Amino acid sequence: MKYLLIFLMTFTLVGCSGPKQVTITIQPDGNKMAFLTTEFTVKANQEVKIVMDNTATIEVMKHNVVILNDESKINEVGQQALSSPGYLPNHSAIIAATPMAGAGEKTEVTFKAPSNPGEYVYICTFPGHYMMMKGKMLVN
Ligand SMILES: [Cu+2]
Repeated sequence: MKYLLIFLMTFTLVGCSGPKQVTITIQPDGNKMAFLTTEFTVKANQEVKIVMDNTATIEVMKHNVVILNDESKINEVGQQALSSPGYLPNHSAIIAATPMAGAGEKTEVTFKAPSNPGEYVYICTFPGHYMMMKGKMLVN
């Protein structure tokens, strides 16, 4: 009976606090136009901090992480980025985005993961990068 009570109390506490915040650090693959981390998993509604840790050493290799709720909008977002401030368009498909990080810089964004489980694509919107720099956020 005592154990059951402890179990129930623990269960209640976990239930109330919800999923803890998680930090995902994403680096580019050296000086290549590619993400080193191409997949990560979070829980639905979880608070997520994404850090773009741009380890590149070439000045032109600027990167960000832009998460979309619609994979079919990659080209649209990538094209609009060309003429947007900070190369980040104001597009309804964007769930979250880090600011652009120059070589050797770190930028971050904190957001709430979608409540709908599934696969969400992320890209880098620096001009010319979105076709190569892609990854998947899995929400479960
Ligand atoms: Cu990039």
